[in-house]
Amino acid sequence: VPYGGMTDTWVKKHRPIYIGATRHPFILSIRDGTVDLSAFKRWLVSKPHAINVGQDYIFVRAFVPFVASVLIRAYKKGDESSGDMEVILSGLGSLNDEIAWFKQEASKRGVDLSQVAPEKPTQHYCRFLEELMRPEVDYTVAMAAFWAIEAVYQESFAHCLEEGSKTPPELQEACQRWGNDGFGHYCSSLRNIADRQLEKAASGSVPLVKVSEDVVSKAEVTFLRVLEYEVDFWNMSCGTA
Ligand code: HMH
Repeated sequence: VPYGGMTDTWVKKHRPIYIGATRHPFILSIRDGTVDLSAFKRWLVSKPHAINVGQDYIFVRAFVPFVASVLIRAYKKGDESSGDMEVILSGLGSLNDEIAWFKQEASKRGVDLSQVAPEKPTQHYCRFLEELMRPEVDYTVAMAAFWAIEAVYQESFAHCLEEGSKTPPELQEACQRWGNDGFGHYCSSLRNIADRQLEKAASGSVPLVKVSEDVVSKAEVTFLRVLEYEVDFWNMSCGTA
């Protein structure tokens, strides 16, 4: 099905960067089954490598207030019939599940999450989220970031579950978290909201055309920054950072 929204234009225009984030060597090694399982287990269990199980937990904790700030913006827009709030609220629900899952994984493996310190890529990514929470950031820009952040995980892990993938059974549950169809549907909903907002801004239906153009280019730059942060995050996860 041809897509044709603004986000689709970006994905095509910045294809190599997009592929770099959604087909990272770490993801490809899971998919083709060559991921070093003993390294993966070490990564989960023992101290120096256990850091990583906590990095995504730290990220997700910072992601929650960001999503909450997007929810507030959706509410203030006052467009009840758009259904934006329901989509964003369901996102907060899945983050609630994610946090519970991280805690459960950590306790199963004897990792104390309160002792995990954020590494550089995590710190930078969390700081970026804080910048996006500032009141002067447009709903459209925040929504584009929100979509991109979720879409990278969804596309990456769905790739590990596609037919012909040799993802080791021990990693399938983790891949299912973000690669399942429900999460895919949720990402499409986020994408639709972002595209609708971008279209409104691009068509100048918002007063002050100059400001609107500014919003579209800011959103594109923000999309690219998300991809870069995601690549840094993957690099950290497979120890190539
Ligand atoms: C780094 N990006 C990162 N972590 C996540 N959990 C997601 C995206 C998706 O929720």
